[in-house]
Amino acid sequence: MTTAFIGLGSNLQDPLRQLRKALLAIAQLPGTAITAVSSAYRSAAVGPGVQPDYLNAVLRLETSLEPVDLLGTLQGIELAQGRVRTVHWGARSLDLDILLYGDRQLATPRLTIPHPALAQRNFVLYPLADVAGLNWVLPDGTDLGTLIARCPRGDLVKTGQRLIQDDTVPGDVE
Ligand code: A4P
Ligand code: MG
Repeated sequence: MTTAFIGLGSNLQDPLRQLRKALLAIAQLPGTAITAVSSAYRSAAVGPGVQPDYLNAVLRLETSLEPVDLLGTLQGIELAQGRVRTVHWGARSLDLDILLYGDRQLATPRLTIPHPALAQRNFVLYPLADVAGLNWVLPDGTDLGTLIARCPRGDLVKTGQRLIQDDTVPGDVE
């Protein structure tokens, strides 16, 4: 089993419902258990044109799926939830990114791990810290606390909405 972190984002079609539905689908993946769920965070969209605000969160998993298989199943969940790929960085009902997969580093046309934009994005780093902790060390030796110190919180706000209604999975401690 490998510890992996998945970034969830949505800015269309009831984002909170999209994230909750995605969590339930990920919980059903073979060889995979969700071990922690971040808070939900709202922020203005980074990308072209005028778009609704995003809701983002991060899940911590233990999984025996290899990275490409994990990506394939996550893309299946995106499609099942009505994701239509049109504009790069355009609005979407659901975006699932593999942020980290153990200490694996990958750079293939289909998959880059760690996620290439991770270090620049407050809406990834802050929820990731909820479930990984500030002392988590990335494959290049940088710890999460260092990345967060370089990435201002900006307009990112914790919404207080919970992605899971029961307490079977540890969430962020407020
Ligand atoms: N791909 C490569 N590496 C990965 C990885 N680690 N995880 C490939 C997931 N996919 C990965 O992604 C395009 C291709 O990236 C995939 O087919 C996969 O093979 P996509 O999700 O189809 O395209 P995209 O989302 O338009 O592009 P990209 O670069 O993935 O966008 P991001 O980085 O996902 O950013 N603003 C706020 N506030 N919050 C957000 O969540 N998200 C985006 C999208 C823009 N602005 C945002 C947010
Ligand atoms: Mg993506």
